[in-house]
Amino acid sequence: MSASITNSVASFSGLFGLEPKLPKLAPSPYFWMPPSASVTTENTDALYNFMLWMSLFFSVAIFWAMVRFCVKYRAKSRAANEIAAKTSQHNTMLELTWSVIPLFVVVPLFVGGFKGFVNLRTPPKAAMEIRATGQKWKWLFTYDGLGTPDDALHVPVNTAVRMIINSVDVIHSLYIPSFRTKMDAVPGRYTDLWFKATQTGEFPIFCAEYCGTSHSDMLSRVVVHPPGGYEKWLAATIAQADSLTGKDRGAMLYEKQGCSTCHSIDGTPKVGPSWKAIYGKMESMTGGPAMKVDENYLRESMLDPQAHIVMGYAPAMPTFEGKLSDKDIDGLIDFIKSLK
Ligand code: HEC
Ligand SMILES: [Cu+2]
Repeated sequence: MSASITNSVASFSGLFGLEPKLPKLAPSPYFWMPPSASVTTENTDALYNFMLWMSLFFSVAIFWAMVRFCVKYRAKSRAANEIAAKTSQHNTMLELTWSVIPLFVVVPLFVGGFKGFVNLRTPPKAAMEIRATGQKWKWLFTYDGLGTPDDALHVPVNTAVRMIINSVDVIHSLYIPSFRTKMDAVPGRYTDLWFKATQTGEFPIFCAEYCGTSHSDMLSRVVVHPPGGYEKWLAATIAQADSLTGKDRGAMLYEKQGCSTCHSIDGTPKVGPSWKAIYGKMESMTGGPAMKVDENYLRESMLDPQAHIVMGYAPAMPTFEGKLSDKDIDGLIDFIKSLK
């Protein structure tokens, strides 16, 4: 069923000339639910199905009674101007029945729902942590010691993963239907969710909070790697990041080292000055003569940021001494020079 939903989303976006970005799913054993691929889904699915069949049963029963009573108690003749005698009375049996039956429906729902809620809100202590950042209009996934290598979320199978979620602009919501889990991404605070994938393969990720024009394009996917596959992927990605040189390395570090939180590359001042077209210009300094932005000035700005403070800014930059190798510094300098 879900495979057909995914496929219809894909062909629908095809109508507008958009590349379908959703992975094709295996057919689901569930009635209108995507395949379930995490440990916490069993409880959710059981409750969902219970609610679904209960609602169906009572809807049919109530409509059946409505139609029957309409027919049975309809006005037999227009002439009759009778007013029905009042017959309503207290009926203990009836009242007990309509209290006790719903009790058997809602108490298991509450107990199951509460247990499931507590479980979903309590990540196992040993869970590995991955950050998810919502941004108009894509998800960025950041791994320990590794920036955002591609636009998918990579996780190992049979491993508890805790996602630490936030947003840089508006409220988004990280939604992984096959894991039956969803959590808001809120600017200025952290939220989390956890899962433990039970199946390898690819599953879609959506943004489930309307966040503007391209909200419906905020698609991604989770790639669940087989045993050993995640480590291989991580090693290959790190090796690739290590092999980057020059301005590509600088661009990678700009994100990975968090320079991007304080420096823009499009001319907008943030906590620090923008890097756009600073190379070669004369920069005014607080309490000292102006300095020419050249290689040595840039290097010093990274290793000893307090040595010269750019006019109009606070001495808020931490030193990157020991965090950046010479190759890293060369890359960042090349990157800054390329921002004309
Ligand atoms: C916490 C915020 C913050 C972070 C993170 C940060 N900087 Fe800065 N940076 C500043 C501030 C504030 C200034 C201006 C004051 C000064 O000169 O120290 C600045 C100045 C600079 C300058 C001089 C710019 C100019 O216009 O003359 C360079 C170059 C620079 N930073 C490089 C970096 C690099 C490279 C990184 C990442 C590896 C980085 N910064 C991370 C806050 C930050
Ligand atoms: Cu969004």
